[in-house]
Amino acid sequence: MFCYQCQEAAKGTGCTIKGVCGKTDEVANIQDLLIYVTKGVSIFAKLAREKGVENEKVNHFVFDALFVTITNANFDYDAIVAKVRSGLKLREEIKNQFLNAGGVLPEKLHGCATWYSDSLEEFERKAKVIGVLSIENEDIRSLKSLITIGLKGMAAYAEHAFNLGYSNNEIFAFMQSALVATTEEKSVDELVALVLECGKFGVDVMALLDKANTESYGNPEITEVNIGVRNNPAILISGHDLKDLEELLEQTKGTGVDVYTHSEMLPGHYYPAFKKYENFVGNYGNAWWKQRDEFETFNGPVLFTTNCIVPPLDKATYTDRIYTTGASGLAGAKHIPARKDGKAKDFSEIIAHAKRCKAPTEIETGKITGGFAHNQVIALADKIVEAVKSGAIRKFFVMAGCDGRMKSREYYTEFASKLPKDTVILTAGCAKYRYNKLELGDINGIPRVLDAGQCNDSYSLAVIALTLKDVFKLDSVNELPIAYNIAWYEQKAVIVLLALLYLGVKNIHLGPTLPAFLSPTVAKVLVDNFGISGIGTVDDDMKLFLN
Ligand code: FSO
Ligand code: SF4
Repeated sequence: MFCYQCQEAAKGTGCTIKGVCGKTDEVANIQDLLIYVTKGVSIFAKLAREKGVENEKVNHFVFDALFVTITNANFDYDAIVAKVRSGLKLREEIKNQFLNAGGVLPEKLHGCATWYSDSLEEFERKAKVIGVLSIENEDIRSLKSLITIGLKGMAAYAEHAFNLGYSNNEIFAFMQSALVATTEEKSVDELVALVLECGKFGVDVMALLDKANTESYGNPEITEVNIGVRNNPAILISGHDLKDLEELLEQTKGTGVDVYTHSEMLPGHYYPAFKKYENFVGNYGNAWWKQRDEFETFNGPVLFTTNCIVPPLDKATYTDRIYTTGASGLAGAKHIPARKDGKAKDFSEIIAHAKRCKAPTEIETGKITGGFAHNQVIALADKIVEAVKSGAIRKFFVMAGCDGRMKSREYYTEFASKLPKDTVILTAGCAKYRYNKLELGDINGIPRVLDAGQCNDSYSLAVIALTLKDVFKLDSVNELPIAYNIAWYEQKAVIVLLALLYLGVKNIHLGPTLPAFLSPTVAKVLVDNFGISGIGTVDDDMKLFLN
């Protein structure tokens, strides 16, 4: 195996024996094969589209396959093998549709469009020779990886929007043609242009998901979320999928089973539509990487709707309480099947399981406040503008992104606590857990940590910045008193980053380390054109940001 798609890539270069995330060599290789086959499907999908053929099954397969290979989403070898097989079948289907529409096959087709096998042995052999390292030139490999990784993030957001009935064929067409481009000979300049185009579609997909979420569940509003527990059996829901949350709440209503959110599902509490559920009790615990402790004490079943899963240790007592659904998977865990014929997913088994369990053990008490997505912040715009004009707010710090287990991430807690009292943190994503329980106070009633929601709600932060730019009549977002100190972990953060670059945001600091998949040349392109940099010490960075 060779994988360098996330911030925890071994030795800062890549995982080669086993993933730091827990991904085995076999799972890593079969994921590579799934991406390879998905590229083959995309080649025919692109050709077919040129003949006017749009195949919904193909669109769905492509974003789902990309999502499945995101860090910490799916560790289930058999499930991924099954996806490889269905991809090969679908490739044949879309190829025939292309031919039936009068298409003529190109003389030369990439191997991913022609390779076929039915045997697991051949799957495993092939998987070993088509991975990232099969591209020899370091810069081309870096750029093609950056594109594929950005597409994975885009795919995750496309899938959440799709689950709510929102989709956009232009986004699907871009995803597929960008995958095709990674199979073709391209120059560095062409690939850099494609990276930026990825950012444009990153903005589009996050706008689509924002529309899907807010039209389905209302605009997030200021909300105090309980972090303590009640004395009922309960289910813990993790990941990012709001449709799953809705169906779980609907099915647990009146059953005596409570529902708590974990990690990135916390912002579910901010939506008006979910406030009516009396059994939607609060948020339990912290960011994803603390799950090995927090799932033990939760005592009830845990439902993963997406990443981030940490495979349980042998000695864990909660292994049989894990359920997965959607793109997530874990060998041995029960997988709740997809919706069929317009019917909701069936969560009855997990609800019955919860009834056999003890109530959660209390690990914290109190409340945290969030719900500062664009609509809510813009409603407070007058107050914010006044605070900026009067000097009560000197600067905003966008500290969105991800959390992770590396010790170096203590930087973000220290940074947040050392920020002067006339500054405000704008956050989204699980990065917030590094400072959302610190007592940072408020400025004239405006909390010093404004949480917009999940990582995809970083879109809200961009909308807020663009609105403030107009209010202050500035030419560019970079003239605003906003600094960007972003933490990344996995591929969704990469598409958020590319989206910000597309929107013209400069001088983003990215930590705790820069991506292993950036070659020195590609890193230099990002530094020279966008002023991207890493992080230093808290004190040095503080001086830099405040001057
Ligand atoms: Fe975090 Fe995981 Fe949301 Fe990511 S829970 S790390 S960028 O999946 O998607 O922020
Ligand atoms: Fe390593 Fe990250 Fe890849 Fe997992 S996803 S194998 S931790 S680089």
